Amino acid sequence: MAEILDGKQLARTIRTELKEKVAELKSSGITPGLALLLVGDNPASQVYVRSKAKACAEVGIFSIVEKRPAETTQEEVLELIARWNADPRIHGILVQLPLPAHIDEQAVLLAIDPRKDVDGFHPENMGRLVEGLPGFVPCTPAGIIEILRRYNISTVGKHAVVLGRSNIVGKPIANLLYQKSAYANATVTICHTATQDLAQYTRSADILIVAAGRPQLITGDYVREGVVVIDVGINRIEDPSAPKGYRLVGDVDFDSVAPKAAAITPVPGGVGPMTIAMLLTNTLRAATGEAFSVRQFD
Ligand code: L34
Repeated sequence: MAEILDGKQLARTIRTELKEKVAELKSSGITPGLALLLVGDNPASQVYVRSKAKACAEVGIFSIVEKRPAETTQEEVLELIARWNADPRIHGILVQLPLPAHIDEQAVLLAIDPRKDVDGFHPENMGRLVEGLPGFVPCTPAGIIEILRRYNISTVGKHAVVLGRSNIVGKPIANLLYQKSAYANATVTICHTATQDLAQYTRSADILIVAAGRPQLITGDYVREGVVVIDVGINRIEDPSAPKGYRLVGDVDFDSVAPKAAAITPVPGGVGPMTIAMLLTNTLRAATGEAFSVRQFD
């Protein structure tokens, strides 16, 4: 049976470490500040933004949460961002995605000052990541690298297969994994919805990163013995017997994959909590100014 990669516990450890570093920075006169914007009433987004603000409070990061109705105009969103870009108390800016359909997501992300872009979604930070320059690494991919690093799972020379090509997970994790660094240096294959014979690729993976957004897509048949599986999927499945009326499942069918895997992240309690821990890490990096001078994984 696989080793469980406990993201919830690891995130707790990271918050404890951050608490000390934040206190140190505060004693030098800088309080890290994060501004969060939530537009609309997506129930999952509400949960995530609440968790992010709570995590900030726990480690001593100052945070502002602005909630706006779904009808908010793009102009209003851009005005808020412009205000935060100019506010010296705010080191990090996060616009929770998805945005309502009438708002141009790319225009919003482009408006965020790259030096405050703790999500790492601005093209400048994406470009820095691809070129191997210091910058902000998106939180979910950073959380995945941190899990592998802290569990001493080397990716050097291994075959990493990434399922999914989104801007927030697939593209950045694939680009991190091939970088020449002790915490990457893998051979990377990216699979997506047009991939033919998906199982041929997933079965040759040493490390399998699944960010497909399809509940329980990957079953035991898709993997080989000894694979390390990172399940990025968070899907709400209706379940009348569950207290909230739904339960969370990943993109991986845990019950059939875990017996074959060497290690696997659970859902919940895997990548999700690490995403938030890395947001805190990025906010601290923004406040110290090291984000653009020190590479995150070296
Ligand atoms: N701008 N938008 C922006 N930045 C992000 O980094 C995100 N993401 C994704 C959605 N939109 C975003 C998140 O924050 C996904 N995501 C996220 C954050 C936290 C958790 C899951 C996804 C999380 O805490 N998951 C818990 C379960 C939470 C629950 O009960 O629903 C877990 O244990 O997996």
